[in-house]
Amino acid sequence: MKRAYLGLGSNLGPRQHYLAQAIARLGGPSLAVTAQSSIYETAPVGYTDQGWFLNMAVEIETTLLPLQLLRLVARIERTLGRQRTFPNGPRTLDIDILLYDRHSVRTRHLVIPHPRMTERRFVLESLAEIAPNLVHPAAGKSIQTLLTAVSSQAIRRWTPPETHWAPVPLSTPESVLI
Ligand code: GSY
Repeated sequence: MKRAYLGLGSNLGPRQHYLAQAIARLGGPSLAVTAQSSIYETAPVGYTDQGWFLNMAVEIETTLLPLQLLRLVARIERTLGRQRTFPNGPRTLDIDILLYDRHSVRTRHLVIPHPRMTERRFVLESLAEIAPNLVHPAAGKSIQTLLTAVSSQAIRRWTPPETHWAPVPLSTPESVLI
């Protein structure tokens, strides 16, 4: 059984729905979600002329090997109707494998640790919430320490919009209820 960390993001359509659906689909015989961060609303990094993202991180325990895990997350992205507009542009759902145990993987389709995770506050902030003392195997620093170097990127904790309750007409006359 290996412990791994995933970063989830969405900035197109019903963003929270995509994150929730992704987490629901991550369970199974070969994989369990063991921790999940809050959701953060984050300014786009890279191509900046696009909407803010919802981002979060999850910890998983899995018997899948890295490339099997990549296939699984790609399948979840496809099942949820992944739309990508153009490179670094808006997307309905993105699932990045950030860390896989202390392993280093370098193939054409997969690089672990994720090569840009140490520069991205939207990754480090959510990861620090669930694994602050985890040491990045290549940087040799904890996630909490790495986070202090990227604090200028805009980010805020996201809370779901308030539900507005409308009075529901009673089918039973109120006098009967007393
Ligand atoms: O791989 C992540 C996709 N992505 C994001 C993201 O998830 N959040 C923010 N804030 N900016 C991003 N730029 C890219 S590309």
